[in-house]
This record gives sequence, C-alpha cells and structure tokens, in this order.
Amino acid sequence: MGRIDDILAGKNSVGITGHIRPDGDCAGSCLGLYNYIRVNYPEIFVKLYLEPLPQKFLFLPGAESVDSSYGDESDFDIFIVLDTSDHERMGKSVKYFAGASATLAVDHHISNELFAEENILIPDASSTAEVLYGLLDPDRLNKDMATCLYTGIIFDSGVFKYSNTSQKTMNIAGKLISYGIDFTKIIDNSFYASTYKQNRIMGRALLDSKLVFGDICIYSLVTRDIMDQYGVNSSDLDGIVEQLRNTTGVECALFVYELEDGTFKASLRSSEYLDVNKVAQQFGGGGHVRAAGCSLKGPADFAIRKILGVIAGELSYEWNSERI
Ligand SMILES: [Mn+2]
Repeated sequence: MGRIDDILAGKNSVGITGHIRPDGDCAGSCLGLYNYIRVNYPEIFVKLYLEPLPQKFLFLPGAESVDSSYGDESDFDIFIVLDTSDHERMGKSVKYFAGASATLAVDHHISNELFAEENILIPDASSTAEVLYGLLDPDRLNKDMATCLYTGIIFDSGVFKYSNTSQKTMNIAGKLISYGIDFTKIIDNSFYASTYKQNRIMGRALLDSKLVFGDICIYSLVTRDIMDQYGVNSSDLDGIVEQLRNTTGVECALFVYELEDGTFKASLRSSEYLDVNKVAQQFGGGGHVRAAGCSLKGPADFAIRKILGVIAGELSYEWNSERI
C-alpha cells in the first residue's frame, strides 16, 4: 500500500489537476496518477483537468482523456493538485479545488504555498513525478504509469543533468525502467524532439552568433522579421540559449529575441562562475544563478550592448562597447 492508497480509501470521486501551460513533469505526474487510479480503482470516478497538452506530450498514455473544457460541475470527494506551487497556477481548475470535500497537493517547488488541506512537498526531489512515485504502491504500477512518471523525471531533471538529480532520482528511474518502458522514445519525444522550423531557427541563431570577451561569452539575436521569415513564434525558440551555452570554452550565453510589442526578451545562461541572476536583476528580471532572463526596450543593438556591458563588468573584462 502506498500513501495515495490510504488517501483514496472511501473516496468515490477524484479530480486531478496540475499547473497552467503544462510541462513534462506536470503532464507526466498528472497522467501517472490518473492511470494509477483508473486501473487500480475502477469503481472510483476520476477526471483529469489540464490546459491542452503540447504536441510532444500527446504520446503519454491517457493523454486523450485530459479534459480541457472545464465544463463539469462535479464536487469531488478529493481534488489532487500536482506540480503546482500556488492557487493561481491552477488556472480554471480552481473551481473544482474550491468545491471539493478534501484537497491534496503533491509538489517539489520550494516556493509552494501549502494551499491545500494536506500538502506533500519534497523540495529537493527532482520532480513531482519523483515525489508521486514514493506515494504509490510499486506492485500496482504498470508500464503506462511508469512511462508517465519517467517523462516527468526526465523533463524536470534535464535528462538527469540538472543539480536536482540525486541518487534517489536514479534509483527510481531504474525501477521505472523495470516496467519495460521505451525510455529512448520517452527522452526523444519529451526532451529532444524538435520540428523542422524549430531546427531551422536554431540553425539561424547559431549561424548569427558572435563570440566576445576573449571568446568566453556568446550572443545571438532573433528579430521579429527573422521569426516571420521562418514562420516561428517565441515558443519555438526553446533550447537556443542552452545550445549557445554548450559552445566549448563559453562561460556565458546571451540570447535575445523580439517580442510582439517590439520589446526584447533576453535569456542568459552560464557554465561555472558568472551569476546571471545578478545580471538579469540589473534589468528588472531574475531567475537562478546559472539561468535567468529579463526584458528590455529596443532597439536591439542598444539592448544587447547594455546587457553585454553588465556581463563585462561582472567578468571584469575591459570592453569597448563600440566594437559590436
Ligand atoms: Mn515539476
């Protein structure tokens, strides 16, 4: 018996949700729990409410059952909220949360506001899927559920790369593999898959990139004109800054793209020592030490020069801004 089994005892109806704009951990943990209940508790009425899943997560078992219409009026015996740090991020599901007889939140965000009646929060877990695994009965898991949970772990750990990856993460991943999941397909689909136009804009951004500050900083710019030329929107630009940062010898990567309103979004990454959160904060943004972002007014070369100036300062590099 897992802790979820105890919580489900005596319940006739269960609602599940995650956060708005669902990502891999949100989709994976929600569908993992949904499949667990559907298979092991056929007598329980279970519904999963999420905004429409991105195409790359539609391979997940049960994805076709996600309700994005929020048309039901059900008052659930229990409403379970996964991977969601606060009320607002529940989006339209909040009405089911409000109408439920009991509420449970399962999460790994240290910023979680403990908004449910019962909160299971493990901030050092790689993902909500990892937390959820610890609440389920391993003898009642099957390949479909393992596929969902593995997807959540892969996504939030950056395929076991980010610092939130622990020995426990790897042990759980190993157990999930024992259910016969297609881990190659999961990683390709949910993490590395990209469309033709995404590849083309990535190629363009890399082609246009420039090394500065003795080749330890790299930057690139994508304007609205270029985005129109390749038929992409801002969500197609995911991964470009990370690819820039992967350049051998580079400590800092800056990727700037133009938003619809003509302002510019800057994404920053660093490899070992530059605090990009500190750089982004200079422009009213922020994030983490190795990954941060901010927004600036144009024109583009003016915005880039301003950010490079702050980076140069942080790197103690003597830089003549006229030379870009
Ligand atoms: Mn997560």
